[in-house]
Amino acid sequence: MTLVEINFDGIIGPSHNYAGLSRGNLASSNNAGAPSYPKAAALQGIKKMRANIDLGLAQGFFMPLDRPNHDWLRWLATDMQSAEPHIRAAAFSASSMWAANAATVSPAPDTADGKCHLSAANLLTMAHRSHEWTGTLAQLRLAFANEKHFLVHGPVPAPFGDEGAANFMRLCASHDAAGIEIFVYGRTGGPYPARQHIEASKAIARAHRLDPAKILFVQQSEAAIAAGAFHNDVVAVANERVLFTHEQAFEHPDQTYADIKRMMPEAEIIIVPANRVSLADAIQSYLFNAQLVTLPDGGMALILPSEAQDNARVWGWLTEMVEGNGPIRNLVPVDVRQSMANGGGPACLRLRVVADPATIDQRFIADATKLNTIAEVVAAYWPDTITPEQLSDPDLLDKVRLARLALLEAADLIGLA
Ligand code: SUG
Repeated sequence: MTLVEINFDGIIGPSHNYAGLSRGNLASSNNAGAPSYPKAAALQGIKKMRANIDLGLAQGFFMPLDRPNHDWLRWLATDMQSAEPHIRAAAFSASSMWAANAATVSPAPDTADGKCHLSAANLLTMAHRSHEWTGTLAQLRLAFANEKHFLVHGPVPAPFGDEGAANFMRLCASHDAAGIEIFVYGRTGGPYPARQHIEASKAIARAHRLDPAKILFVQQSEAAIAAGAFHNDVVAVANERVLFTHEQAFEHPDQTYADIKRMMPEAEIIIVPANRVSLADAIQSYLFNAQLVTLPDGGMALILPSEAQDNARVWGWLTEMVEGNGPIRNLVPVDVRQSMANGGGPACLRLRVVADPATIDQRFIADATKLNTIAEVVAAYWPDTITPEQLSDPDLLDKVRLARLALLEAADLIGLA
């Protein structure tokens, strides 16, 4: 059995639009009402997956969810034609593209029963995300149906908000070795809501049968949430023994670093100082919402949004870092601007699962041929553009439904319809 890190990207759905639904997510608020480009968005995501395969990384994908979510609308005693605009937009959101928020994943080496545990996130702080978990759970149960290797859990109950892997980090000597798992929760965030509740994190740690001596519960800094870092993965990212973090990511940074070093002396903590990169620059450029990956030659690369390259202070700091003698040696900018305009960078678009790819339903594993097929379906069926006024247009709803069905057919996943 070879355990490797597989990145499962959420394919950007045909209903991708900018409705300004996520309070505290500055990009979402700033772009509210702008026209979106679903076809271009999905093709950007596919290009990122292709590039990662070319780097030698294992890649998977998840299908977009059925939107609008008619079940949810029925539960609210309404439908797309008569719903108020904010409910209509919430039902129609393509937010499941940000697969980092789909679940929390504890790989087999970390758990008492030697299985990889996955818990679907409830995402209940935001209305448009709170109804994702049913579709997500169905998909996780299919992709990770092999009960010898995986245990898929439902979401933790209300009122404890859980944002999945966006507020979770794992440090380990190598992906296939036992590691420490770090759960990052929020208490307050100035004008903005904290989305991850500590009780949700604790429940997941118990359900995943983690060793209490190898887990940490760390408070996200109030300043970071107030500055627009609504998820920890906007200010910190970990891979193997490396933690790459902004100086102001955690409420109690010194204690956090000391705890990590005590539990894992070989951990390397790279701290980006606020006097070089402010929280505002970090959030505008999303340099931490990078995929920090180990390449086949053993070196690490940061796959980051091209916005990071456009910011001179950020790019200056990153360039100095890779020229130094540290573990991160490569910077790989990628264009995911359509997703970025809703506050989702390269790391938001993927869920990391450490597992043997052979134990996963192969329909969810990507290769160049499958990505070509997916790109053809997207090119043929995805709307070119959507403006918020169109959300009640029956023609658009039909187009979006048929587009997803065409993709499910092409991926042999029509059972998810
Ligand atoms: O939950 N944006 C997402 C972005 C999620 C980013 N994920 C991670 N950081 N892991 C969110 O705020 C915007 C949708 C809208 O406004 O239409 C949105 O939901």
